[in-house]
Amino acid sequence: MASTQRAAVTSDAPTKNVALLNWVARCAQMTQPDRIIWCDGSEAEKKRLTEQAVKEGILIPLNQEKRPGCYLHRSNPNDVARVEHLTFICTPNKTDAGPTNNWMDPEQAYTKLGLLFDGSMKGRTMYVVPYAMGPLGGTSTKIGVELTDSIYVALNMRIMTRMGKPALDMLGDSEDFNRGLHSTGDVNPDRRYICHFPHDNTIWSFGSGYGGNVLLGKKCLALRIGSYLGREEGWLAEHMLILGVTDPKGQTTYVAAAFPSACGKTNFAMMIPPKSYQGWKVETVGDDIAWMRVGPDGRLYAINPEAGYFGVVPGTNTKTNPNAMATIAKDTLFTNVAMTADGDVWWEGKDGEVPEELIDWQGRPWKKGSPDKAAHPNSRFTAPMTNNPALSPKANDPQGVPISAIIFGGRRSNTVPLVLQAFNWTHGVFLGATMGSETTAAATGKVGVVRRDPMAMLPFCGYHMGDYLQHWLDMQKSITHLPKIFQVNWFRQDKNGKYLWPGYGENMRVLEWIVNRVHGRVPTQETLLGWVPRQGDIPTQGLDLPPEAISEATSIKADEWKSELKSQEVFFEQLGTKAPEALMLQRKLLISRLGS
Ligand code: GTP
Ligand code: SPV
Ligand code: MN
Repeated sequence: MASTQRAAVTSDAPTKNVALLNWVARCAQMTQPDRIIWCDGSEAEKKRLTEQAVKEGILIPLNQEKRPGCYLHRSNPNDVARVEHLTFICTPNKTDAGPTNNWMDPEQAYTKLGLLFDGSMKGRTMYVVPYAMGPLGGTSTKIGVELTDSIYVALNMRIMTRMGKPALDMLGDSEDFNRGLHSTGDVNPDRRYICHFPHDNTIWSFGSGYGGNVLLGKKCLALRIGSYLGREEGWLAEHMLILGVTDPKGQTTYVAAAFPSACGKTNFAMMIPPKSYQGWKVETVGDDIAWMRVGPDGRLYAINPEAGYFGVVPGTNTKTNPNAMATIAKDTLFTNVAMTADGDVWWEGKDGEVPEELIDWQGRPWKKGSPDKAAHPNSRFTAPMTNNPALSPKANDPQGVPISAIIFGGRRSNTVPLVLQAFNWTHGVFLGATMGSETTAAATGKVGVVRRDPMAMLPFCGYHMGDYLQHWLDMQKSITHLPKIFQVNWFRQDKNGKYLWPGYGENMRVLEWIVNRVHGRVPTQETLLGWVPRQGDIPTQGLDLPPEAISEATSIKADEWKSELKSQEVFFEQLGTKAPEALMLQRKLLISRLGS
């Protein structure tokens, strides 16, 4: 059996890469698939795989007149989000994973998951999915190969990455590729593990069929392994959108922004400026991940390693995000949304009337007024970035774009003001390090609880969080033109739980201030927390806001900051001796400024 498997792997393989062939053969020997299919990324293959997925009931065709090329996938109801408690960093030393990651000994992890993978693909097909993270041929670009028994994963990877022959060609006979192994198993949460082996450039994911757990190029490679490599090699892998904002004079400023999961990256990256911003334009380079390195001119350059968007569906409509609506009009895979009687998709927060009847995300009949959500709160779309009307012409540039501003933003119903600018890089790193955010449906667990989420990387940092923050501090030595750092909060609420700031396209008003600050066009006002816009510097004309909303959204309240400092202390204590000295000093300065 083993030898015929091996023969099958080698004879059909579109590569002569010995390291790759041997690894595929070893994994096939362990998982014992009936068939092995090497994905080439072609249109013909997409058609074939889609037809097969429909035949197996994994994809449901949507109304092809209304949504050409679109399909619906329903995942197992126990498998609808990332599972942070089942995600492990498997470094030889436990301390290298740090206090904010789950750790498993690599030997133990290989053994434990090996038993699960043993024969797990019997009766199934193994898809060999070669892919590139980053523009083809770029020096920052990394190659991965994912072996998966999920046709859904193969089809999603085709949208999310540069997948197939071009990636294999770029790899050539090199041994330098990420080795990703995924099996859906029996989708049992008791047998679900997402294990990362940074020292082996390897990822093993078992027992899930959901996005971030199984599209291994994304969170697993581009962030967890990526951040580990970034520290070794002197660059940054971040949970950040990248956008270019062009002013009426034609000057484009590139901005990267880290907001935690389901806290507004896709929306900000695709924003359409309001009518009063005639002549301004926002273009998307990336909506979730940024890889940033210092360029020959000493500036920080960012690429988006992805080729598609795996975006949050609920709340998306023609008012909040018209570009996303256009993006998902065709060639999109929907996961866990509701379906209308005429075979279109529906979700909470979509335009128009709520339909009287729907099929909910679990395939059950649903009636208007039902207390249950029709679409899962973490339902997602997978769409190619080329569908985005606002795609930046630089999205495929292997050099990336020079970043002038970095923004950190959490979801905070109180405490954190609308916008402020850090005094300098170290203070900016402190603002990023002390980010807190209310949890969302993007990960399993309770929603709406504040947790520390440094740089929006808590679930994605592949090594010790203290070392990660030190790496950020160290980066300033090699960047000669440091980006300015800002903090924002779109989510502050009034007493009745209503958002004080209108958000979405109106965030342009804050972005304009940030751009003006970057180019030194506007003076600012110093506060205890950082520099803030002077009164009137964030224009509010045309906004339907109660007069006190802006002052409330921008207010700094001593009692709220007292508990905030306490919560930050708990986080830093967790880092022990690895809490960077420079950040401890920032903390002391803040405490003395606040006088608490
Ligand atoms: P991940 O893909 O999970 O990393 O999320 P993301 O950061 O890209 O979040 P996304 O832009 O998809 O937004 C998540 C949710 O926040 C959606 O339901 C949006 O409608 C909502 N949202 C986004 N921007 C704003 C905003 O400016 N104000 C308010 N109130 N809600 C927003
Ligand atoms: C996130 O949770 O930050 C996402 C979605 O972008 S997932 O790819 O599922 O992690
Ligand atoms: Mn994300």
